[in-house]
Amino acid sequence: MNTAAKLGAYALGLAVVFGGALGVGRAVGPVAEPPPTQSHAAMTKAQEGHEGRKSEKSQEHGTPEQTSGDTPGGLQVSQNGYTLNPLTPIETGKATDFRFAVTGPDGRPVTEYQVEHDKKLHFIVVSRDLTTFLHLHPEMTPDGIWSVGLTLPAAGAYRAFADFAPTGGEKLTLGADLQAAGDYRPQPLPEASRSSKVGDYTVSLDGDLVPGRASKLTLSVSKDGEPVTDLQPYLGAYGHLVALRAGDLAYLHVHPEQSEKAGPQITFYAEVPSIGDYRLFLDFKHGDEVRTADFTVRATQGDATAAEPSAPHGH
Ligand SMILES: [Cu+2]
Repeated sequence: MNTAAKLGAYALGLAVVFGGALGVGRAVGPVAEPPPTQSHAAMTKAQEGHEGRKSEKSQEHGTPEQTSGDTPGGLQVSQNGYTLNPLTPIETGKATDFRFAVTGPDGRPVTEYQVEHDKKLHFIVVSRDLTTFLHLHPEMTPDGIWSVGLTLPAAGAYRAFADFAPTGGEKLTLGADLQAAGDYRPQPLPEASRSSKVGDYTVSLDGDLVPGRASKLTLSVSKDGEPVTDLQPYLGAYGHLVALRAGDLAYLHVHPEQSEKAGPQITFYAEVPSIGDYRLFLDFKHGDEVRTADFTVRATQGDATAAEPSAPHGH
């Protein structure tokens, strides 16, 4: 993007922030303070003059480790002084240039991020019924406004997660609700299954989720019944796994095991905080295309009964 385009994008971002009809300006707070006609330099200068606006949040920020504790990620829109601010309304079923900002303890958009899994920020959108899953990689303007093409396919409640680590800070997953207007037909949680079909591919899952410890999960990819041994690297590994708890969409930490082998097996360690049902979404790349396999897994206390079919969920 050239400078003019960047400035244009920035102005557009501010225009969105200032769109009173959107009703987001107040939620965004300091992002919206400078008038949209000011240059970036002027904006920065203006904000520097506003020391009084720094909230108590920034004074408490010295010990971020204390506040994340054992609470799973993704349940809060604001944590450790960092806040996820959606800036664009959603139109159901329509492609949207969705914009958001992550503001830091000083109230300004965060612009410096650590690269994790090849990206500065991972943006995950799931429907509240856990049937739709999108894993996106937005682009950031120098001013810290993120944008990404987003289509919410059907009416309903969605949760958007920003998974990132600000430079000099700890890793965070913030979650915000997105609403797509219309006639909402929630789907029941898919039955527990150890196998997922996606196109010509079948992915099978071995391993159990055991609360309170790192659970080893091995996913095996086959195509037309043959093991796939030439998986392509995706986000610095041969697969990327997201795990969400049914009921509250807690977003869990999952670490890939570094492997030199391009399949058919991909191994992860997942830490689940409690018993219950979880949805796992595995992104893998083969034939230059990223596909997503999904599973429902029940975490039980301490033994291997998670492989049994799950009981009906009462709907
Ligand atoms: Cu990502």
